[in-house]
Amino acid sequence: MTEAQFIPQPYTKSVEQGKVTWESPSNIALVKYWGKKEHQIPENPSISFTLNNCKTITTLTYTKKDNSNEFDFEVYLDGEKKDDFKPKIETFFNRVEQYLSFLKDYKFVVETQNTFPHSSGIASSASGMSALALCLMSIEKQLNSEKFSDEYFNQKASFLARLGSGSACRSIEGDLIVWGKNNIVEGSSDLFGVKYPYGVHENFKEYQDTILLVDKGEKQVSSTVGHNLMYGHPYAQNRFAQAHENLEKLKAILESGDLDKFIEIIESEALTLHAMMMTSMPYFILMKPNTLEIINKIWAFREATGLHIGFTLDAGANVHVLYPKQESEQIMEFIKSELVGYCQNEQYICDQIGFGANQIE
Ligand code: 2P0
Repeated sequence: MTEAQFIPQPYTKSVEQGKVTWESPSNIALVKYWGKKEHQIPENPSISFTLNNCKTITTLTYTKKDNSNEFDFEVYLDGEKKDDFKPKIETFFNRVEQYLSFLKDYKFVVETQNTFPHSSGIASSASGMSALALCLMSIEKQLNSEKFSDEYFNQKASFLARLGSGSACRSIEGDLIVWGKNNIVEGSSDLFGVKYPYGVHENFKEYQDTILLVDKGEKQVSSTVGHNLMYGHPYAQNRFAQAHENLEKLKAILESGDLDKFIEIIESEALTLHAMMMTSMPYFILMKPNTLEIINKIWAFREATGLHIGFTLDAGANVHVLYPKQESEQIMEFIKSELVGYCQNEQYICDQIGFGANQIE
C-alpha cells in the first residue's frame, strides 16, 4: 500500500447535504510511539489496546456550498462553540485534502463530545481524530456508486486519522492494533494501523484498564513538542531498536499468556517513554509525586499477593492500571482502598479492552 492508493477517483454521485455520527474510542499503547518523521511517519512500531468506555462521539453535518475556494467549518464541544479547536482541524484538512477531494465543496459543522471528563489529562486526540476521519469516510462512501470494502474503509479511515494525530490511527478497530512497519507483524504499515493478526491467549481477553487521574491539568508537553524531543536525542536510535525488540517479545507473550513477562514489558515501555523525556534537551518530568506513590504501591501489592497488576503511562502523570479480568475483584478492592486517594478529587475511570469505532444511525 502506498499513499497513492488513497487518492480517490472522481466522485460519481452528488449529495447536497447530510449528517453522520461516529463514536470512536481512545487507545493505550503497550509499546509506545515516541518519535516521528515527516508526514506523521512513526520512527518505530507501536501496539495498543483499544479501549471501550473512553470515547469521542462526533456528528458531522455537511451542506454543499457555492464556491470551493476554502475550508468552511465550525466546531462545537458539548454544544459550545470551540474556535480554539479550529487550527488543529484546519491543519488536518490541509493534510488530507488530496485524499478527500470533496472537503472544500461543503460547509461542515463538527459537534463532538467525550465520555470522559474534558480536562482529565486523557488524550482526546486519538478518539477525536479517528471519529472525525470516520465521519469523512462515510461522506466519501456516499459520493461513490461503487461499494467500498470494509477493509478499505477502515484502512483509509486509519490512514486519515494518522494524519490528524499519529496514535488516532490505532483507534478505528480493536482489540489489539499495530502501527509502524516492522518484520514481526505481517502486513504492518507506517501509513495505518492494522489488527494484530496472531493468536492471543485467553488471559488477555477483557483485559482491564483502570485509569487513575493523578493530574487533570493541561498537558505540560504537547505531543508535537514531545515527538520533536527525539530529534538528535542521544538515545533515540537505541530506543527505536528496542521498540522492535519489545514488539517481538510481546508477540510471544500474547500467545503464551505469560502475565509476568507481559507486565515486565509494559512497565519497562512506560518508564522508557518517561526516561526519554527526562534525558532530552529540554528535559521534562511528567510524572508527579503521586504517580510514583501509585507505582510503588502497585509493586508492593504485587509482591505481597502475586496478583498480576501492572501499569503503563501516557505522556503525562495519570496511571493506567492494567490487569486480567479474572483478578479484577481483589485488584479493584486494592485500587479503591489504596490508590484512589492519590487521584485528583479521587477520580478514576474503569475501562477495558474494546473493539473499535461504531457508526451511530
Ligand atoms: C502512544 N503517545 O503510542 C504515545 C505514547 C503518548 C505516549 O502517541 O503528534 O498525540 O498527534 O502524532 O499521537 C501521543 O502522541 O502525537 C502518543 P501526534 P500523538 O500512544
